[in-house]
Amino acid sequence: MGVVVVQLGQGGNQMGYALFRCLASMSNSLPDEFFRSSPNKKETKARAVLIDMEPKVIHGIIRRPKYPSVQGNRADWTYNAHGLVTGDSGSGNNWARGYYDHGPQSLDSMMKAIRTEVEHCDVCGGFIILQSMAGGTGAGLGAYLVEALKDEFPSSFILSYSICPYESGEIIVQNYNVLLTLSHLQSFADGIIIVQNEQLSTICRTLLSIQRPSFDDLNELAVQALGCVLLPSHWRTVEPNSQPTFKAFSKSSSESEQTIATSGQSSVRLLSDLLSSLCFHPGYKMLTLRFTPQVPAQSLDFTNFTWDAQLKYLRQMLITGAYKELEMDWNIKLPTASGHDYRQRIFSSSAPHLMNRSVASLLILRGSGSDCVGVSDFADDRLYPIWQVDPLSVASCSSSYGRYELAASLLTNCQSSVYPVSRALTKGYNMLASKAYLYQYFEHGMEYASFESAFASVEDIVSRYSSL
Ligand SMILES: Nc1nc2c(ncn2[C@@H]2O[C@H](COP(=O)(O)OP(=O)(O)OP(=O)(O)O)[C@@H](O)[C@H]2O)c(=O)[nH]1
Ligand SMILES: [Mg+2]
Repeated sequence: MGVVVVQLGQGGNQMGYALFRCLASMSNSLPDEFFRSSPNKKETKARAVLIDMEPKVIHGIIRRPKYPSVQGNRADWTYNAHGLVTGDSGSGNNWARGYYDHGPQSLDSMMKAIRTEVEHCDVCGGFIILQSMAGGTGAGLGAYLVEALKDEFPSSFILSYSICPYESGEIIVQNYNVLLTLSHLQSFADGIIIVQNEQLSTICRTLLSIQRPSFDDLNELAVQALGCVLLPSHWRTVEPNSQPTFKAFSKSSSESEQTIATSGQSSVRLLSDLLSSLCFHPGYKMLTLRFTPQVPAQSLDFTNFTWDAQLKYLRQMLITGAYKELEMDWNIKLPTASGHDYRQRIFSSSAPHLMNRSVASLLILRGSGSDCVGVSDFADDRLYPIWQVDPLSVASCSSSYGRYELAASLLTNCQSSVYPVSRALTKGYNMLASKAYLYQYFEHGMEYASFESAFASVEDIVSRYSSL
């Protein structure tokens, strides 16, 4: 089973490079899902396609060291030279240029590189798309490519990992680009992990003691959480001592049935298991990723971590929608009343940010004891809508996660994923009302109606989540 990673634009390529380094360093061997032997068996290649319309970033990445800089596994890997797709110049933060010009012009070369990678998988488990939503290439060309991928591989899962820009506004038209991208992802991707530069930067500064975090710092932090989800793990039950009741989606494959029969544990199949457990409803595809522990690398060897403490942090993050351990509001508690009374609206003006409701959660635990630690608190039905009967999936792996003796990622389909989107929508509508910068988009063939329909589709997403 292989998963093809498509790195798009500057942010997507730099994040992808960090992801492969993380996957290579955090486990004892290079995982087959993301690495393959080259045809001459002499090298190991990342299952990746690198796309950017300006060549500089990609040329920089392929020259950077591939083994991890941290101690541990130095297993070498490279990118496949035939998996690079570049043009003469970028899209200048113009979504329409990426979508309407570069998209059709580069489609053949992008699909050729992707088909080659798919052919190298015995079974293709789907695609992970890495992109920034604020620029022109990752966002506009990325939206075009996701549509084309869904068209050519309709039964393959597509998970997008999409970077939200700093909200202070590095790029004047970033809100347009975010909204246009998201409306396309909502239609053609199966799950959308939103990662916010603002949050990554705050964690780097306040918890990791990095005063002026670089993109490399942000990316390293972000992929730690993603790698924890993507490396091999197996399903476990919510209550460690209860009878295994494996999920229906795992039971369907003969491979999984065999694993259950022989060992009582079924491996998590990327990406189908992840997405079927979290994004089973087409109206809810927005995912947030949280990770613990959050400590500077230099403190790892001197800190004692316990499952109880780490899971307590993670659960409070789930309840409050917070993303970091520091300054978390411990006063927010699950209400005790039953029925609809306790369903306080996180979006309501009278009771803002009271509770973060989720559609479903996936908890991945790595480290000794991860098979038997109790996690039923994460399945509390007060965290989920009334119609959700099986809200929590849990996977574990008893090996440590790189230098982390224990680590946990929580991937949640929850309301907090749409906070930044909701803010971008307000700002985007304000700009649209004054028709600001629209001529840049019209020059590349985009029409006003496309803005209106994209904004309306994002408005639908926000309103669905707000009424959970
Ligand atoms: N986390 C993170 N964000 C990045 C990185 N590089 C750029 N960004 C963010 O991405 C946005 C800009 O998008 P880019 O990825 O540079 O744009 P692009 O896709 O290359 O598109 P064009 O340059 O317009 O062709 C800004 O919000 C940046 O903060 C990175 O390595 N990591
Ligand atoms: Mg660029």
